[in-house]
Amino acid sequence: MYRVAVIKGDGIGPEVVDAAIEVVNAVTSRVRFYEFEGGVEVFKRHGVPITQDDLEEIKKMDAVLFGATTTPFDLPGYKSLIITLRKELNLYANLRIIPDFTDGREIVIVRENSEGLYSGQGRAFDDRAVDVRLITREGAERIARFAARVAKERGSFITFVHKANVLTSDKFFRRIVLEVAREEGVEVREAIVDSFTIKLVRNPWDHGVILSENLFGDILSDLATIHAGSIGVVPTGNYGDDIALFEPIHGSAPDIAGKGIANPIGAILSAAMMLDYLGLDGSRIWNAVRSYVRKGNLTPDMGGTATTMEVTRGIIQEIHDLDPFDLDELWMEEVRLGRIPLRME
Ligand code: 48Y
Repeated sequence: MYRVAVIKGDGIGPEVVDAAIEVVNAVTSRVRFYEFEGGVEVFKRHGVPITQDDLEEIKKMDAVLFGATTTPFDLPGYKSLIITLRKELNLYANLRIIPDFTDGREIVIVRENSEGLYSGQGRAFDDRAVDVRLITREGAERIARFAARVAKERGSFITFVHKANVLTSDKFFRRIVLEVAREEGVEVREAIVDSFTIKLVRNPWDHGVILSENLFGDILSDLATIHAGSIGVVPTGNYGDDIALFEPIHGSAPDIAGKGIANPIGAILSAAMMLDYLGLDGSRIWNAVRSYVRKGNLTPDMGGTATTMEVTRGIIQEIHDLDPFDLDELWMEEVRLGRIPLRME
């Protein structure tokens, strides 16, 4: 039995996570969910976005499923819950898969998830403020290895997107990426981040595995979601050496929270990535989602009129229609650990 920590968050977080849990339960009975609280409400009571006790419990789990939280700009002392979790759980690699449901193509982005401009070493003074764009050898090496592994599993190459023509930190990062890729036998192409944005708009599918620093990766991955039809369908895996956390790329969308119209697909596909990570098979969920999106009524962000629940039920129906097999019969203990959770066709 796998133990998964669930942090639903706020806004539409709880709605989409509930949908993802329903879908997981439709394909396997091997996952048990344990709910934890985090975010602004916890901060108001404890002064931290998640308590140390909860963090210790979560570290003992096999994976985390996360919804979304609102991070206010102006709450003194508050630090983003998701960024805290990435740091505390040492989730250094962020993998985002942006699907084109019509023809199966994907944009794959590996975002360095622990340093760069998110190093957490910023300081404000009376007359200035500074953020530190930290790239360490260790951090650069491990993310380059992760990207190489993803590229190999997909029979692909890396496009390293940087600003090494200007930034010292990216010059350093670039040297290490090229070194690691050579060792790993993976081809690296390069692009300068500003002009790459145009390529990502015009011709997004031909870049293999896109690898970039934390903030660049944040921006590029949001931009890339336009090719999926909605930011609401894009999943994310955050991986460390001991545990991984899965979350939709979208935020808490307070404007539509509680209306029952949030797109659950990003959370559902995040759960599919999680099943792959656990050694269970996420591909049944991917296939069901693909098939549903082609013919089913979608939520308003994708031009439809469906509710979160209708889409979720529709996907579960597809799971049963497409493949009456019981996943559990196909399950093998050996495949469980150490595998990077790419989805299988
Ligand atoms: O996961 C993301 O891409 C989000 O934009 C977060 C980020 O900056 O990495 C947002 C963090 C937050 O608002 O709590």
